[in-house]
Amino acid sequence: MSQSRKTLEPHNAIILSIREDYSSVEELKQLLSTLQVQVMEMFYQKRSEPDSRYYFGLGKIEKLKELIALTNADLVVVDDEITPLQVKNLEKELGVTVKDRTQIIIDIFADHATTEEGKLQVELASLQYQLPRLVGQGRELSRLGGGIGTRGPGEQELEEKRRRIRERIRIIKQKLMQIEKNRAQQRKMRLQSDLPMVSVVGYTNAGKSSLIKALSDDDILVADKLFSTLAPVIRRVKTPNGRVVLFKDTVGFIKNVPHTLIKAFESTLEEILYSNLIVVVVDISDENFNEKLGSSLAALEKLGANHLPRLLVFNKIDRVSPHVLKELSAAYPESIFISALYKTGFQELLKRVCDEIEKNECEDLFAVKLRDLPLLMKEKEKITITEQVYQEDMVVLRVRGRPGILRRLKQIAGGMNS
Ligand SMILES: Nc1nc2c(ncn2[C@@H]2O[C@H](COP(=O)(O)OP(=O)(O)OP(=O)(O)O)[C@@H](O)[C@H]2O)c(=O)[nH]1
Ligand SMILES: [Mg+2]
Repeated sequence: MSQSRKTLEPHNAIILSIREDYSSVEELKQLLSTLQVQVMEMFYQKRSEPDSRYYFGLGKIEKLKELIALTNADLVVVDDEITPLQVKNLEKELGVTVKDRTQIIIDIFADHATTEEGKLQVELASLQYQLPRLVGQGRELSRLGGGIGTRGPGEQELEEKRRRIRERIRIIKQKLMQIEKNRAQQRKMRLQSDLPMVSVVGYTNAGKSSLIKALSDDDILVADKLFSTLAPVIRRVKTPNGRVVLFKDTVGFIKNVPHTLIKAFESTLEEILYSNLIVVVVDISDENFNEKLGSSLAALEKLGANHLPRLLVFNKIDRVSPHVLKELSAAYPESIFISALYKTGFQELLKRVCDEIEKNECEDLFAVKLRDLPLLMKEKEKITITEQVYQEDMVVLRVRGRPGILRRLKQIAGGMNS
C-alpha cells in the first residue's frame, strides 16, 4: 500500500453495537486484538434501526463520551458498516477516531499482505471502499465552500481526489491482470501436472496453515491472528501409500466479509475451483464453530465450488473434552478429527484424502516386463497400483492415476511390450 501501515495507531477501543449479536462482537474483539488494539468496553444500545446521523441515539452519545473519558479510549469501532456521515458526526462529537468493521478488516489485510499481489489487492479494496464514501463528504464540503448551485473549492478538491483514486484503481487493476495472466499460465502447467491438488479452506484461524505445515514439515506462517495467510502457498505432502499430493493454503473466510475485499481476493479464491479436492478445516474448540462452518460452506457455494469433492476436517481436538469429541463424532460421522498441533488423526486424514482423489482418477491395465519394472516405479509417487498379477517374466498391473501419467505409462509399457 502507498501508506504502508503496521498496526493501527490507537490502542484502546470501545465497541459499539445496536444488535445483540454477541458472537459478532466477540469476533470483532478478536479482529482488534490481531491489530494489537485493546477493547476497553462494549457499548450496546438496542435499536431496530441505526440513527441516520449518529448511528446511536443522541442520548447515548453523552453516556459514550463519559465512558471514553473514563477508559481513556482513543478509538471507537462500530460492529456494522456505517456511513461516512455517521463517522464524521461521531468523530466530531466524541473527539476520537471512529472506524467500522469493514475498515478494521481492511486494516488487517493491509497489515498482513506480503506479496506484491496481496498488497495490490488490499490497496484496491481500500480505494474501492473509499471512493463512494467521498460523495457524502463532498456534499458537506460544497455546502461550506460555495452557494447553492455553485461548485465550491471543497467539491473541486474532492473531484480531484476522486479522479486520482480512479486513476490509481485503473493502474492497480492493470497490474493485477498481468499477475493473473502469469497465474493462469502456472495453473495450466499444474493442471497438466501429474500431481493432484488439495485446497485447504476454512474460517480464519481454524488452523489451515498449521495443518499444511505439520503435514509437510514445512516452514509456513502460523499465527494466532486472524487472516495470517494472505499469500497462498503450495506444499508437497507424501501420503502413507507413497503418493505425493499438493496441498494449497488459502485466505481464511469470515462472516460478513466486506464486499470490496471479496472482489479484490476473488481471483485468488477462484484458484480453489481448480483443485481436485477441498479440505474444509473447522476449529471445534471454538464455541461458535457451527456458525463458522456455515459461513465457510456458504462462501464455497458462492464461489461455485459445490460440485467438487470435499472432506470436513475438525481440528484442535486437543482442546475439547473426550465427551464433546464423542458427541461430535456421532453427529458428524463422515468427518475426520485431527489436531494439527499434535499431529493426531493424520493417518486417517491422508487415507481419506487419497481415497477421494483416487475415486476421481482413471484406471488402466499395464503388462510390464519384470526387468522394465524399475522404469515404471520411477513414477510411483504419481500412481496407485490397485492390483498386480505376476506371470513368468511379466507383471500385469492395474493402475490409478491422472490421465496424463496413464498416457505416459502406456507409452512406456507399450514400448516394453513391443
Ligand atoms: N491447540 C491447538 N491449536 C492449534 C491447532 N491447530 C492450529 N492451532 C493454533 O491456531 C492458531 C491459528 O492457526 P493457523 O494455522 O495460523 O490458522 P489459519 O486457519 O491458517 O488462519 P488464517 O491464515 O489467519 O486464516 C495458531 O495459534 C495455531 O497454533 C491444534 O490442533 N490445536
Ligand atoms: Mg493461515
